[in-house]
Amino acid sequence: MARTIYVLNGPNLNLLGTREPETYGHATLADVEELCKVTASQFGLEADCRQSNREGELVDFIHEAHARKAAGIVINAGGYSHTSIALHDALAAVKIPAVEVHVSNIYARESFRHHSFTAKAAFATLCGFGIDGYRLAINGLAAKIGAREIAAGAKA
Ligand code: CA2
Repeated sequence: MARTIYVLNGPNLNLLGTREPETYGHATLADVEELCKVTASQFGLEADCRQSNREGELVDFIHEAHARKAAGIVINAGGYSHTSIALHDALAAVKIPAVEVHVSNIYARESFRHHSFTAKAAFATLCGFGIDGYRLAINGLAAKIGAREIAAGAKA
């Protein structure tokens, strides 16, 4: 069974923990990536974490996930969630089970954040849980792909 999941973060998420803590909290992108790696390891999975401020590079990451036969994708495409048909099309094309995450509750914010193109290509969406949404997304993704939690001490 494929064991790698891609965790993709889009534009400005490299700023996590440095600005707007009232909206995005105090945790940094490094904290998010560590949380994802630890959570993935609990299911015998490896989280390959990428961030880009460029739409095309995010498309390339999705293609790479397909080429490397990744088991799943967790994606927070940031502002591109609300604008990018290209990211929607890439996710739809590769048919890798994907979960969309947003740190903030996009439905409690401006109306232009209420629609997500990437959500339409994901099997689930989480928002408003802060960075814990990434942990919850990996738990849900693991269940979807049949990766079982492994006992402490037995992790790779
Ligand atoms: O809530 C989320 O995770 C978002 O995807 C974050 C995006 C926003 O455009 C989406 O509507 C919701 C923006 C990411 C900006 O990240 C920053 C983090 C810290 C400081 C400033 C921006």
